[in-house]
Amino acid sequence: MSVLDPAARDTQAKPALHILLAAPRGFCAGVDRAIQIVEVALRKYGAPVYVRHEIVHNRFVVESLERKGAVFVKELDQVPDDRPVVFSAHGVPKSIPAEAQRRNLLYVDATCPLVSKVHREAERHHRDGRTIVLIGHAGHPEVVGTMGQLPKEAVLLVETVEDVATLEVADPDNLAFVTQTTLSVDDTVQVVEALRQRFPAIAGPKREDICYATTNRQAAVKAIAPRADALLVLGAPNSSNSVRLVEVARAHGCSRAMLVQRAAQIDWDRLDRVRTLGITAGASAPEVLVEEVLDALRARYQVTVEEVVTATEDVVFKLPKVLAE
Ligand code: 2E7
Ligand code: F3S
Repeated sequence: MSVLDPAARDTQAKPALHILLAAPRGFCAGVDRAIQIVEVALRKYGAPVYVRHEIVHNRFVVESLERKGAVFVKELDQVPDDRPVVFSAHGVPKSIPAEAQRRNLLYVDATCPLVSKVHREAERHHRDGRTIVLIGHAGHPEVVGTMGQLPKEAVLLVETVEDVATLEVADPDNLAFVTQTTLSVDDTVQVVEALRQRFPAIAGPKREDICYATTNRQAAVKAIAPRADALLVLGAPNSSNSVRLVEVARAHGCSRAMLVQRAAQIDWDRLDRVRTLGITAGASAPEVLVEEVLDALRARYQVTVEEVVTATEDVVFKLPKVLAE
């Protein structure tokens, strides 16, 4: 091959970059279902279909649905009486469907079935006379939704091991815990251990309520982080499960772990001298955004891709009956 060959010149100019692509990554079954619910509702009822809160925490997904006629609002009072409304995958307090019913709104609940399961567990413990300790992040919509399944005084929120130490409970023998589904598996083990130590009679799941998708994405990051000089997590800053992936990468030997929403956001200076780059995507980040990042990397580097598969997933959730087409 001549040195004037453009392909050869191109190869010489670009530094080599080995990519470790985590699998599983990206969309989970709950996100797939939630997005489908909005799409099917748009076909069935026509536009506009209102959606309370981002259906999942991803601007690209939200903007794609907006182009098809979805209108995203913060609160139910922004929904006109004569249009359908979808509740986001993160779940809603009981007061929201109650208000929708009072107004005779047509509503479709896109709460992930694994979140609904936690809601039912919390209700069951409450019926059995227990106070609920919810492990989760204050203010996150899933936490607001889970707390809103029960009267205010029935649920206590803890975020950390330190919170467990200062927790004030009326009856230590009548407690149960439930958790947010997108927490760090390792951090949550510590909090549950602290709870069980302080309140030996506490009821709860065998481990926690972290979902299969969160668990699998964190395990995949643990497998690639020690081998990676840097790691990109495709995801939004308000995406709990995505932010957890950055923390997991940092805790497992990759200090240069970064959250990016799109290829355009990549800070190329921070990839200086990186030879092995890990890539993953949060449960709300579509695969096209991973492709976009790979294309941007191929434009700058001579890229080789190694997919590191730590689990396979075949979970699919059915759509709600009201949307049967
Ligand atoms: C619903 C639930 O939209 P996300 O980024 O949400 P999180 O909770 O991680 O901020 O990801 C999908 C999703 C995850 N959990 C949706 Cl309860
Ligand atoms: Fe559900 Fe877990 Fe996805 S709770 S929405 S399957 S990240």
